[in-house]
Amino acid sequence: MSEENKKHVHVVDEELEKAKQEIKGRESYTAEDIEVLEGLVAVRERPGMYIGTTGIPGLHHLVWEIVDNAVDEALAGFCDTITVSLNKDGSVSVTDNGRGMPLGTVAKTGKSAIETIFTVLHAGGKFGKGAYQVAGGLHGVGASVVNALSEKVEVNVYKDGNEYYLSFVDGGKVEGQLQQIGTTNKRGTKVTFKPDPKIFQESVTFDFKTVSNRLRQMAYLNRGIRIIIEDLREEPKHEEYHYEGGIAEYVAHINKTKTPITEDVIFIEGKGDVEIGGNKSHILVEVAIQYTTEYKETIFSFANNIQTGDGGTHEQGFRLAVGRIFNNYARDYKFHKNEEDKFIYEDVAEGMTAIISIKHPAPQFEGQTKGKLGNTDVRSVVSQVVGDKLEEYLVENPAEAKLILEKIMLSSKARRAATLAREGIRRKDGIEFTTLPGKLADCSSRNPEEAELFIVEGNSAGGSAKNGRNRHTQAILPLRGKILNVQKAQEKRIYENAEVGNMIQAIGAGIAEEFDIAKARYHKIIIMTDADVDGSHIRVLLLTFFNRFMRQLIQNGYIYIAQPPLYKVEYRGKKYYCYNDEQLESLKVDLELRPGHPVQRYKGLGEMDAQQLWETTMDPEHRKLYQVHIEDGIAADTIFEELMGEKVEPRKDFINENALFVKNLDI
Ligand code: 2B7
Repeated sequence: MSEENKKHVHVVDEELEKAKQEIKGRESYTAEDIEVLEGLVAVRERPGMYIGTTGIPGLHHLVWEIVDNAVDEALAGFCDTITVSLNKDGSVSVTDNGRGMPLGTVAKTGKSAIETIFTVLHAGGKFGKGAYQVAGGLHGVGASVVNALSEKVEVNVYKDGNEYYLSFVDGGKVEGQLQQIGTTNKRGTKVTFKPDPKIFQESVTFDFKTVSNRLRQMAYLNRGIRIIIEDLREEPKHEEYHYEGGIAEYVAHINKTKTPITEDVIFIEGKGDVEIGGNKSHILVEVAIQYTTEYKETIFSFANNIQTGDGGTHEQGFRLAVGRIFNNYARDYKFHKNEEDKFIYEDVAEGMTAIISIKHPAPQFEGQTKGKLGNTDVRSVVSQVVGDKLEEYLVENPAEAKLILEKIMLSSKARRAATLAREGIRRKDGIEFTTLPGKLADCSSRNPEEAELFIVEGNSAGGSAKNGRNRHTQAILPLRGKILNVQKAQEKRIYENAEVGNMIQAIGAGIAEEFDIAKARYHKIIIMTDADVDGSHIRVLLLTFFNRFMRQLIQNGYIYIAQPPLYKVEYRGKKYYCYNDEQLESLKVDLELRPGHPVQRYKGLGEMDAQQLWETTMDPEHRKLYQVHIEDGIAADTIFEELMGEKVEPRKDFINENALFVKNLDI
């Protein structure tokens, strides 16, 4: 018996199963049939339990589930190409060139393996998945969940020279039997599904960029796999992702907008043993590191191809190891003169871009958003692997080691200076940051949940905002001119910047590692700038500041952007405000305005008096706010970098409207 078959003996032994079936007779399957149906009905009743939402993210989740199965087949070593097609009819096809799903009958269900995979909720585990399920939350129930939420699913299997076919309709009802429909010289599986609009009421239209970005990430995280995406709808598109260098290429990609200090990306790979329920298995570890001239740390971590935005044990193990190894190296190679010179982790972190990717047979995702890896066995495995291999790299590459160590030494010095500067501010202002800045017109409420801070561009608009506001809940902090570009600046200089200092004091929750969201004095911090290039520059500077030093404010949805109107139209004694060109055009139509009817275009907030500013931009009853989100850590990082980083070239493509950070919020 070949290795390949042996693994699946417990699942599909066709002869044996046939015999058992005949003995058992038909009745015993009706009960199981019901169970099966119930399973899929449960998914349709509570789709959120399985895919999170029935909005756009949930819709795309269907694609990830099917792609995950194909990636598993690739990780098992049987497939190297995966193609995803967004079809004209609104369906999606995923094709792999693996072994093809099994064709036999499953004992427990009495059905073909394919039907079982697509109709039994917990079929995943029984099919001898590859060692590492990539399906984060669903653990291999993906195919059946996709079926339950689709109006049509078609499965083609190419195996042993033949093509086989089975289809389902209306949330998983099988149509006919698995049958051979032709011959082929291909190998693999094709799954085509059309999401059910009764479930996905918001939209059933897949977004090319969303799918394409995730597939690119999958290709980076699983080196060697070729992933192709083709959009066959209105505007045909085609991308191919294939990275022999895997996450090392990913780091190089992230650092394109930065200035690396070594040419090398350090790539580390290793494994550790684990025992799960008495079975021996492995944790696979991959890490890629490259230092740049930046001041911040950029770490992205993944467990089983799922981004762990809140870190976890793999990040802990990584940090332990790099701190330890660089200190040892600095001691052994005489970079340190005495004990006080020792680096703390922050020194080692400055300017480091790293990706940590682990694969675990039973990953535990913890926390509210399941973004944190919890497996304790991972910490020591990552620490061991990274420690050994990083030490080896430094010893074998002394020139690179020297460049990196010099950078770390500099960070360490700057950190000591920053600590002194920070203590200086504290002494000056009394204890911690408790005094409020003089420029702040605070609100009277001390309840952060209702309190709002408007950060307003310019003193004159600040004046109107002060006069127009609701004094109970709305505080105003005017900003004079531009704030420091914090992406480029050294930490020490940031603390010395007056505008930044005012914001830190007004918000009252500290900064960086000492930031404590529970102390935030406002739960809405609203950036109010002019609708021109300067305004959007200030907005990006502020977002950059919050992203680097008070990221939790963004993560908790506390940061908003005010939307002042662009136009005012007066007609028959009434005032109408328009926030964009479309609104203006449709207003002209609605009011049947004559051509040439006067339209006031606001060039800045300063042109509005207090009453107008309140009515149009500040009054919670009528205003429109945009809530700021970081949709995708890596994309956001790259964009901040493009806008604010050291390189001038990317900044030329200045993005005026910050589309990626900002999601419409109707309040
Ligand atoms: C847990 C289930 C889903 N499966 C197999 C074998 C190959 C295989 C699959 C797949 C998505 C779209 C194209 C194993 C695993 C079932 O058991 S799923 N390939 N590809 C896939 O779903 N692609 C398999 C052992 C021997 N022969 C085949």
